[in-house]
Amino acid sequence: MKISAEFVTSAAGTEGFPRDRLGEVAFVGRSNVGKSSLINALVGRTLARTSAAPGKTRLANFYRVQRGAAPALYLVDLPGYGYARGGDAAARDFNRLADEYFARSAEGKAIGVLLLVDSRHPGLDSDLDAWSWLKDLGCPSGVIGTKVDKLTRAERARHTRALESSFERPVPLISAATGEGLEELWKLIVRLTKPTAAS
Ligand SMILES: Nc1nc2c(ncn2[C@@H]2O[C@H](COP(=O)(O)OP(=O)(O)O)[C@@H](O)[C@H]2O)c(=O)[nH]1
Ligand SMILES: [Mg+2]
Repeated sequence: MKISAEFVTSAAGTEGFPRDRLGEVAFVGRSNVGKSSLINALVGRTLARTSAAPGKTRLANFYRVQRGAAPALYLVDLPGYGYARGGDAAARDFNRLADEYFARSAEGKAIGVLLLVDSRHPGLDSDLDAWSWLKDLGCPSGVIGTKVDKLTRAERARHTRALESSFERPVPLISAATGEGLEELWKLIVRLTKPTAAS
């Protein structure tokens, strides 16, 4: 399927967010969980900067993507939330940016959110905290497990059960490295940006 994708802007807060009416899907997760790699894998080229060292970006990066005949949308790479949502300066920056970002949802902007969790580490407190915060936002939302290529067959089954019981919904496992699960993920992304999508 033909995909066009381009980097549009980096924003530190309200003044910097794009002002058009495109739907958006925000990628949320701990530093290093694989947000930027996943955006690159979804669009089939290197747009987002990835890093083995966690925690570099404090900006929201907007990528405009159009796939096949579907409407254009933004994939938004939010900063990693580190190991706690609250406390140090990086966490405060994240909280402010996230609050300003998601405030647009209450103002009628179609924003879906994908929580990325490392499929090797189901049920981390910081991920569960993030999930309860995201659910309260009321945006259409989904949870996915990253880096499934690193799991054994036995771990896949066991970690899937653990993730689904923690997050109380299906948690598809994906890999930016092998492409596993990306076709399904595109379907989820399209659902999350439909104005009437159920969360
Ligand atoms: N094996 C494997 N490594 C991955 C995958 N996705 C990301 N990584 C690695 O994990 C590290 C962090 O990835 P990055 O996308 O920068 O994470 P971000 O901080 O959440 O944006 C990098 O070293 C990536 O190469 C994956 O699906 N499989
Ligand atoms: Mg990143």
